[in-house]
Amino acid sequence: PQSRPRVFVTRQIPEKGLECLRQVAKVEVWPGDMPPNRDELLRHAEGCQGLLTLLSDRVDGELLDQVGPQLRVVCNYAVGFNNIDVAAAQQRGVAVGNTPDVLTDATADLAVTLLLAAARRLPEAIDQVRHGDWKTWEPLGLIGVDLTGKTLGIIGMGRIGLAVACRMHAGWSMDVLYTARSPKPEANQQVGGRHVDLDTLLANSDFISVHCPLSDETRGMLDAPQFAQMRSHVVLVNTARGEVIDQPALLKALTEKKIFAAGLDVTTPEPLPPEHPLVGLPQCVIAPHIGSASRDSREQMAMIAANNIIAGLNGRPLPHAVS
Ligand code: 8YV
Repeated sequence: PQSRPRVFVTRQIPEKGLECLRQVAKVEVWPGDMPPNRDELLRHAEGCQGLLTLLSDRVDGELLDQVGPQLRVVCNYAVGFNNIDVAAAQQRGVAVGNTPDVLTDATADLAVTLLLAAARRLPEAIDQVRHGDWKTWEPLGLIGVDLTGKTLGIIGMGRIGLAVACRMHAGWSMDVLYTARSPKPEANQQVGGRHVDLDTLLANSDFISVHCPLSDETRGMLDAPQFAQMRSHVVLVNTARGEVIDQPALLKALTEKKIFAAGLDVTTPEPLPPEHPLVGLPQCVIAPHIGSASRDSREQMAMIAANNIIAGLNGRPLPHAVS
């Protein structure tokens, strides 16, 4: 009988996905709490037919060559795939998949959570209670910004951007401006969203939420000149990729009170060291990249990844191939 194909999974993922993979393949899961380093990744991936990766695993020509010509499919356990050189994979006949849709709601929920927490200064408020600094009811203490009827700017009106816009439009009657490569009729239909250029969005938004993929085009897209255009009460949220924002420029904008607050689920680098100046800023709420960290999302991501890998091993088109 034909031997089973080998699949290397670079981190423990929900068991359901692994069980599904084990039906058809010999599955090796990286056992460490920390991701494999480059050498470990190269060594363990060698000879496998399927590779299930995370964002922290760089999949490039060197890795693909080292793994070998028997490799059929790589699937990222994420919707984003900026860690994968898709062209290099395609040149070698390797299919590339991702896990979209099932994390849209969870990530949009987190973006809203960060927006609200930053707008209402929740981390500072919690710190006060924890540290015994809640002395009295303060008429002028911990004043945040209002949300209802304000303008939300969505940078990158894809699935997650639209889910955030829907939440803020339905719950807080926000007007929606957005950037995207082309106008999105569904954004206009569902939230009355207006497609504008970045400068118009920056100058007219009270809240700005980043949802574009990381690419050469979007890297450092929000830098000092862009912060200079923002309103001083702006709350900026990023659940996309840290590198879309020039972090020193963000730090300066926050420190000099050019903007009101920021809520970040993604940073440069990740993890962000605790001594990084952004971590100490009360008006900056930082989460450790947990956008998709809900039970259903993570389980469904595992199932989609497993089904992608199985399709790839069988030479079938992936149900969720990257576009
Ligand atoms: C992932 C993400 O969970 O999907 C993405 O693009 O950023 C997160 O949902 C994380 O990147 C783990 O790979």
